Amino acid sequence: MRKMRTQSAPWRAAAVLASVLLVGSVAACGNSDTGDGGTKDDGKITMGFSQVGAESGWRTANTTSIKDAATAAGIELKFDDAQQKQENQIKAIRNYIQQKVDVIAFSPVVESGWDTVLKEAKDAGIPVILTDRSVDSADKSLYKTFLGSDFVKEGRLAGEWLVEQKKTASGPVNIVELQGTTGAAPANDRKKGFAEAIATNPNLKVIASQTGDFTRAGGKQVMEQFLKANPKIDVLFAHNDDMGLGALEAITAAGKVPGKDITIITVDAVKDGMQALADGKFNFIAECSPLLGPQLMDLAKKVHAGEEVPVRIETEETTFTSEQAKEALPNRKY
Ligand code: GYE
Repeated sequence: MRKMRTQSAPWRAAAVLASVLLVGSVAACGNSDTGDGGTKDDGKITMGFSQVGAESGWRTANTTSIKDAATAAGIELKFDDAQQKQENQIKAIRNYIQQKVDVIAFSPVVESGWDTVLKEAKDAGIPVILTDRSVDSADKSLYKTFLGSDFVKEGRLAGEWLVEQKKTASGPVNIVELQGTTGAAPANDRKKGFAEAIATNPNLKVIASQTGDFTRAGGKQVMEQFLKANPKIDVLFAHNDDMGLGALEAITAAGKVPGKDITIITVDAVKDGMQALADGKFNFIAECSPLLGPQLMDLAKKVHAGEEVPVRIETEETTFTSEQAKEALPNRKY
């Protein structure tokens, strides 16, 4: 697993404050033998986990990490794949509440619309851990902690690299953007970070931006439309590797050379993306680590024991150029 770090002082202060405020609800999280199908208090922690779906290589690696880590930690995992639908996630969370699991963890497909179901979990005394993606709930007491990446930073790193590459460009640089799932935190935040970074050079312009739903098929289809509608595309920024990989097919079919005629920047750094980068088809990747399982299980144990946890735990990440991808590929686990 990659090294993780906890957040800086303000986060820790917030964590302390939150834990003081929440001490009552943490104490209520242990289960007893309910006699109605609920979990027995046999010392074993049961976690209900609602996963976004299976839309990308990142997601597959994330699911494997969570399942493996649960087994290693001796945590009983109830797992549900929501197929990228919020309604399925809400249903799964309600099921977990009914089953009286010890901890609920989930990766919210979109940011908004979670207050009601999170309140239901809180009222049932079941602690919730957000992993990978966050929610926009104003009431931070609805969940214990959020473990995941800084998506704004990933977008910014992608944008800053491009600014550096194009600093001598004398004319307009036309950028197209493949966004992740509409309303998802990584789509909103990567777009924001990238836009902020490229704003420093007025030559850099996003001429088209649409969702490809984080999938290869979506990336291919939307890139085809971009290519038809825009005779001059200099750069593609895809919010994940999979959409970038789908776009490669569209670019090649249009008679252009990916990585040369069109500079391609993506996020994630899964194996297939890193291979494309090493092959010179992609030009730059901002890493997003999916290996959240071990730390999630650790947090579940702590939260279940009523221990204090930081309200935000950020994943540590890096970036890759083609040369760096060549070096890193042989040891890449996912
Ligand atoms: O970048 C993408 C996946 O939420 C960070 O979801 C995750 C994103 C990841 O589908 O590939």
